[in-house]
Amino acid sequence: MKAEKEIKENKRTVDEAALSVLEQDQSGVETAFDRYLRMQPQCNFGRTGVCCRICLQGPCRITKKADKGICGAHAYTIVARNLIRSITGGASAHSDHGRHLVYTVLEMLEDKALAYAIEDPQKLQRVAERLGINTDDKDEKEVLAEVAALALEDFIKASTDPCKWLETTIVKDRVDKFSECNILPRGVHTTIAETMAQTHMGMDADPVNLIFQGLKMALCDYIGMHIATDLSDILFGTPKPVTTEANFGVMEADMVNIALHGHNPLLSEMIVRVAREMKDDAVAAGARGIKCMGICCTGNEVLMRQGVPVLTNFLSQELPMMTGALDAMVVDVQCIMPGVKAVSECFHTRVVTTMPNAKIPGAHHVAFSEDRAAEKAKEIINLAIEAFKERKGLEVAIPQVKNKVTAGFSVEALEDILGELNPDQPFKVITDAIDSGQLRGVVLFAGCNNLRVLQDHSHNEIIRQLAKNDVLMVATGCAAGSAAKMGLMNDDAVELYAGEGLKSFIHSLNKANEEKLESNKLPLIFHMGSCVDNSRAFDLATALAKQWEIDMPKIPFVASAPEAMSEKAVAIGSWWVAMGLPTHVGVVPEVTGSALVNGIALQVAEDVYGGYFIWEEDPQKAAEKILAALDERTWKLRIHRGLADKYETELSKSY
Ligand code: NFS
Ligand code: SF4
Repeated sequence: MKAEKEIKENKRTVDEAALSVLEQDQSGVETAFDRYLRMQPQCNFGRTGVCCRICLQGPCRITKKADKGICGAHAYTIVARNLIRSITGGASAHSDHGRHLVYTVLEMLEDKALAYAIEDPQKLQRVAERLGINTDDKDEKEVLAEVAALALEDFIKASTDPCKWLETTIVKDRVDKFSECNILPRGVHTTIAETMAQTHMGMDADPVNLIFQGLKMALCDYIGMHIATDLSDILFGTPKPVTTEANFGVMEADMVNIALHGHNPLLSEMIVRVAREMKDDAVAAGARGIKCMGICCTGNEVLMRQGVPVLTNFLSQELPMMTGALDAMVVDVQCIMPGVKAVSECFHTRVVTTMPNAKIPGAHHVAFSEDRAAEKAKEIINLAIEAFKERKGLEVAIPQVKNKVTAGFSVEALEDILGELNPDQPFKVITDAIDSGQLRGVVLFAGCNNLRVLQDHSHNEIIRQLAKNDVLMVATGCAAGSAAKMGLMNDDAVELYAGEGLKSFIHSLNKANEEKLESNKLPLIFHMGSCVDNSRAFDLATALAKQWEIDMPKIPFVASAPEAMSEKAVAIGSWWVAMGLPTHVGVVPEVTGSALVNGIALQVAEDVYGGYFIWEEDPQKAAEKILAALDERTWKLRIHRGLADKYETELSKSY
């Protein structure tokens, strides 16, 4: 009974809309918020990473009585192995997404996936040039074919040359560093196979060797996501500033409400496009029209490019159905709680799965295929219209909570905006502001929600603290979703929360871009897209490093994942560190069972790569630690620059 009471009092979110649905629900519907409480207490062996199930003699758990596994594996081996398998899971997910796009491009080039086209030829040109492809006298399709061929090679190739999407997107010093440490991957798929083999029972027991392989795997995560971002931009356009709204209030009772949930824009872009064409069908069914809205990263994709409103982020994905107003939830891959199906059974919502590798028993399944994309999108939207007919006229309870969001900040869009102040060296606008002390540095907010902490609370707190302290902020994934829902991703938030330095910085950009931005005035925190678009955030970091002419470990750019949850987040954090940047994580990952492995993450990583992890669950302390990490770097940068000027030498490379 006590558990029941706790569940009723369950308030594990600070999102007003989510909270009101949880509080008003009388239906007894079970959500992740309830299941989390029922799951307590959770196993401490798992939580600290010392449980091994790699062979059938297991599970082996490290205790005082048994300080090694049956095979003799130490805690450090078990923890390191589990960690790097988790990185492999994340890298596999991102590269699966990237490869799906490559295959679609190949089909398109064979005139099969007819609904897709080259939407952004300039991006194609930029990517091709970066890859060293000679584009003279070639038509767009020929160039794209060469880009796709190189992308496929990055997955598996015969040569030992570095992967193109790594070598051509990062600073040379980093390539040299990875080469020195022998972690330049030979190919994404090759590395996945290598890592699974290396972590098989009776293979590598050396934690340092294992962790280095884990970092190599993490670099593959970066490659997979960068390919995904580039190809998505080519097919669907590079994002530009766009303004819309976020949170449950974006649902409208008299519209056919469709949530797009998952990750890959191949499906969601098509649904948004076809929904626009099918307005009359919705009107014939008695609705005012069709409203598409996003959950998780596919939501970020269509927000960035099409201005589709944000419905919610990861943790509250089940709740929109409980308003009675959601007609369909269309999902593709990743971060889809199987629980959505059970919730939908209590309402009229159609949950539609679409991909061969992400089905849910009992859900509607419409097998999506690229060569019949528009037709499939129509079939799915018809399911939503049917559902609308069932609930037409019935009462719905949509919390009237929504906030204005300005998103769409690709690196290209930022470059364009900064270019109004300095056309020759756009990124110098940021480096100058940091050098002069107007800004204290740059922070990327990334990652998920995680029930181990209060939903959106840490995001909210840390963002406000950093804003007050003049930190330029960008965001991706569900962290961006959080900022959007909470009203932190718009121009009003600049006036409310930014310190004087940040405020004047944003004002001067607004002023210089008055005509270009129109009503899209710059927000407090810049949305750079989905989780695969952490590639964009890193491209920004690289652009700053190039502007300063220094290697990554010297730039004041920190990442923060206050509510990391998925294996993908583990992979991203790991490459961010390998790239030389500090990374705050607000939920301690499963590594504390080995002081050695934990020490590598917190300390040794810095000695070798210049980046390191900061574990801190308390948002106030996290903000202080992030600021300290930025200050250390800006301080060093100023000292080094001063010395270089004084003695007329080059800027010191060491960190
Ligand atoms: Ni990223 Fe985006 Fe969200 Fe986390 Fe999941 S949707 S890919 S993994 S939960 S941020
Ligand atoms: Fe136990 Fe070793 Fe098997 Fe792991 S690999 S389950 S530690 S015997």
